[in-house]
Amino acid sequence: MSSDSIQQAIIRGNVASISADVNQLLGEGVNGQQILDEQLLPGMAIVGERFKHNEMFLPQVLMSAQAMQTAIDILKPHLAGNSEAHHREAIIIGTVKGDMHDIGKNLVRIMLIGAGFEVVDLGVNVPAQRFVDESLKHQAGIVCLSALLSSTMNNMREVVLAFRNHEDLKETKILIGGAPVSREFSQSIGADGYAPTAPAAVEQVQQFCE
Ligand code: B12
Repeated sequence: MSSDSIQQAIIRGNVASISADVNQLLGEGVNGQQILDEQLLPGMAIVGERFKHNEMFLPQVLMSAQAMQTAIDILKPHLAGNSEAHHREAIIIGTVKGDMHDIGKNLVRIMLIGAGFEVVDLGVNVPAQRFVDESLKHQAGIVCLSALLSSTMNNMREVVLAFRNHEDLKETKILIGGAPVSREFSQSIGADGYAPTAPAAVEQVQQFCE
């Protein structure tokens, strides 16, 4: 296997070959985080660029996303932490209404679990009211919101407002992330934090718990 074949499998959306390639590298002792950072994420960045420039189209991007998810599922036990620490704080995570992107959100979830947190994943296309209902149900102190579209990032504002206007949820910490959002945006909607990557999300959540 050539060193960039996992990256190529992401770009080509080759679900069949990627499992074998990832397992082979793990078997050779390559670190899971390294496979993610050096092969999977750069592969997906190239897919994003090609999609943007109409060199790849939606069905192909979907195949790439499936290959990525397959690889992440294999890497899951090898990613970040496997911490002995166990935090009591329940965390709710989801992709906001209108948005179906979940690869980044899933990575954040996996790394939070690896760091010892209990995470309730609400999936994609989650309306504000569902974040409220599930936070009450699980007595969650922290909510993580993901958005990948500039058209859906504004739905994060709606979620923040719903929490701030709720007597029992005013103090809930809200962390946001996803390619189009930024620290400035998080401040402008009244969220408590922003993190650009999954490991940074874990650090931010740990700070919330201090
Ligand atoms: C894969 C993909 C898809 C797949 C999604 C499959 C899936 N299961 O997720 C499919 C094919 C379904 C898809 C559909 C669409 N997509 Co799309 N997609 C992408 C692509 C290529 C990669 C996204 C990805 O997974 N990246 C890899 C992950 C690991 O990165 P990430 O999500 O950014 O996550 C990291 C951080 O952002 C952060 N993070 C993420 N979430 C959170 C949450 C918290 C709380 C924190 C702290 C951090 C955090 O941590 C993560 C890990 O480090 C991007 C290109 C890009 N550059 O992002 C376009 C992109 C996001 N898509 C785009 C578009 C336009 C669409 C469609 C509208 C296309 C269409 N015409 O239908 C639809 C929308 C469907 C919908 N309603 O949601 C545009 C968005 C443009 C914009 N700014 O609005 C992009 C940027 C492509 C482009 N350059 O034009 N897409």
